[in-house]
Amino acid sequence: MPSSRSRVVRLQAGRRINLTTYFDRRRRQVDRALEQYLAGGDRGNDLFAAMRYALFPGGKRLRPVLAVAATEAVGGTIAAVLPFACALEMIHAYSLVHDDLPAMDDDDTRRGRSSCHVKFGEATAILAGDGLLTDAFTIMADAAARRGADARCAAQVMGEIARAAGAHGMVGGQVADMTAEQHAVDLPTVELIHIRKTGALIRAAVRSGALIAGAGAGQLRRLTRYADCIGLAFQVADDILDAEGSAAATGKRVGRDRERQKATFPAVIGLQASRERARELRTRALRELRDFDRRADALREIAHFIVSRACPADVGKG
Ligand code: GRG
Repeated sequence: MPSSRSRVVRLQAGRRINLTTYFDRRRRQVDRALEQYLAGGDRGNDLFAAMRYALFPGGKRLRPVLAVAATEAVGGTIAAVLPFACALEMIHAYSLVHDDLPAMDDDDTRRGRSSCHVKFGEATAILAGDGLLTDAFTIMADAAARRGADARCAAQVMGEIARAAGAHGMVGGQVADMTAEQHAVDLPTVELIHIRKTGALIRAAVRSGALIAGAGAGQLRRLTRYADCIGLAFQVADDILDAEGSAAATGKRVGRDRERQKATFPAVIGLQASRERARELRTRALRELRDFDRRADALREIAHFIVSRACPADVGKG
């Protein structure tokens, strides 16, 4: 979660709050909506327990908060974007459950506790991931059906999210990542893997928020470039935290990337150059927001937050 800092986010009503407060409020809104979407599952059934376990108490909720912040940046309402924000988090949660499976990264810890398959068994974890992914699309389709004249925009957003999650996005990136294990890879290859594996869903989150709020073509282009920069910066930061051994920040057993000889930024360009790359990406992300007013402050702060996790000494710079 973002740490308490003096920098402020200006909400639509003009009130100023810091990023931690902003994140907490938006997280609570997302959590309440997720609770509603998951209500009604068979409580006596492990499937729903495993789906809930994957979603609650949850991690940073970065993707849904990004979708909401992008909507706010172009003057949209939170209520309209919430179903899509929740769907993004459910897809993210599914990806983590499947990523932790023995057939993939074989991680027994996630968010500081047992991974879903350790707690519920492999078959239930696989099905819980399937359930989260599929139900995410039910939520978006229902929201689209309720949007009347705006249904076309909702369908476009659903398509964006599907493409970002699928074989041309996150799933394809995961395959490329697994294929690259134990092979020497160059920087463009590492970037390409991460743009798909991690960046695609982050890009979809920002674009979804912007599209639902009716962003103009120029705004959408700038927000897309912002998203691409922070998506890559997020992965660079995650690689640095794993390499440096910050279990508190990642909630996972650290050093796993090195053990598995993963294609990471520190492995290819070293820690110092990775930090420089993260800072440079933050600068580029902030430049893309130049023409936005104070309603884009949350997006600005999220760019700072992502990089400062791995470069704590330069909090507030950039
Ligand atoms: C299994 C289809 C499939 C895809 C998996 C996203 C992914 C692809 C794997 C996750 C592996 C990983 C640890 C990637 C590093 C960056 C990342 C996505 C970290 C986890 O996301 P956070 O930090 O997690 O937003 P929280 O816990 O905060 O929700």
